[in-house]
Amino acid sequence: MSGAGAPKVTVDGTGLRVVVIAASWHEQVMDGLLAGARRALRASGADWTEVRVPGSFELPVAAARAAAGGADAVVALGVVIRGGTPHFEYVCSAATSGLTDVSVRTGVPVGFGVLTCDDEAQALDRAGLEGSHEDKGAEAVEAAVATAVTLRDLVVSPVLR
Ligand code: DLZ
Repeated sequence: MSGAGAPKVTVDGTGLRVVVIAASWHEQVMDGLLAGARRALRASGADWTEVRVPGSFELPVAAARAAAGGADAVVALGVVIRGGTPHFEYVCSAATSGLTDVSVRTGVPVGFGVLTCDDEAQALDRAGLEGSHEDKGAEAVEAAVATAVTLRDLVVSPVLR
């Protein structure tokens, strides 16, 4: 998937409570994703807390707890790098479907900042580090905060009632 065509999202998240959940595998890439997420959160004006989990497989259960605990938005950060076994597909699929399920079931937007890459070089290029071409931690925050604001302001048309 190419990063071309990504929108420039700027949104005022003042008053929102965001929970950032970060996996712990691949430390250098995770440091970049977290730094990008913090930059975007500061720029949005939202309040946030950070929680660590061991791997990306554990992101959905922590996201579910954050959503149930009153978060206005959740941001999930992780890095999964393809190895020689089908484990990659299982962890990616569990994280993706689990986070989607949390978001749709609870109505709390979940920013998807989970990199699924063939190798570490691809991940570093998306980690928002010096020399990276993309900043997926920041993008995940911007998407989650923008969606939380949209949902907060969403008025159902009387025609649809
Ligand atoms: C086991 C595993 C492997 C092989 N690779 C990664 C990875 O690249 N990124 C990641 O976030 N987690 C990985 N894990 C750990 C699983 O996500 C999970 O933490 C363990 O299977 C324990 O439930």
